[in-house]
Amino acid sequence: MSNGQQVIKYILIGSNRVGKSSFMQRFCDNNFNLNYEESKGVDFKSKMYDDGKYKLCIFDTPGDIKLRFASYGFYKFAFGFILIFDLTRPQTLKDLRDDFSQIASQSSQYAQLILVGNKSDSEDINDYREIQEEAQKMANELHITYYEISCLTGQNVDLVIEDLTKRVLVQMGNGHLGKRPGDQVQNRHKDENIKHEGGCCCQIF
Ligand SMILES: Nc1nc2c(ncn2[C@@H]2O[C@H](COP(=O)(O)OP(=O)(O)O)[C@@H](O)[C@H]2O)c(=O)[nH]1
Ligand SMILES: [Mg+2]
Repeated sequence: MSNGQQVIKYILIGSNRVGKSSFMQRFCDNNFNLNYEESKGVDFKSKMYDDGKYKLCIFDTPGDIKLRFASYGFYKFAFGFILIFDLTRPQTLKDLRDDFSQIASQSSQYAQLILVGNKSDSEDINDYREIQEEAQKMANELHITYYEISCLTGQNVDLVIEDLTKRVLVQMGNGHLGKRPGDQVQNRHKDENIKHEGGCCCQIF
């Protein structure tokens, strides 16, 4: 039951083992599990925000490319996308490029995106300076914000949601998101040069 509060839906996107399920668990339950369990379908957890005024629903999606289709139907209802990669696996950052185009065709032009490098706690993190620079470059190019987080320690996890939600609330205030279920998809491609307040990357899709 939503008890009348506005529901805000976020979708976690990223390859296998980058930490999507861990992000959901850390943010919603303040918990962390070192054991890996592959997500086969779409799952979600929620948490109240702003003294219960909003209910944030975080949707976890499968990383396996063959199972991704299960989550595409949810994209049009999303107010925001959290794009996660593993700071110690450069390929997982590259993989996110394909996800951008999928988001572009399936989501609202006003949905907000954020880029997140996970596992900043890793002992050999200094060996991965290049991927950190690459991620910042990609975020600049896409006009989105980039954060480095650790679901293990909890570092910056709340900050990611805080930043994303601030941007989403701006769009909601402008009447662009959260009007009616399904209203979000107003053809992202109608105006390809549209500039997004709050830093969405959609104009380059
Ligand atoms: N060291 C470290 N390990 C993490 C972190 N986040 C997730 N993991 C581990 O990485 C593996 C994959 O995480 P999971 O959340 O299941 O990834 P998903 O496939 O994207 O859902 C699990 O063994 C987690 O315990 C983190 O911030 N630091
Ligand atoms: Mg998972």
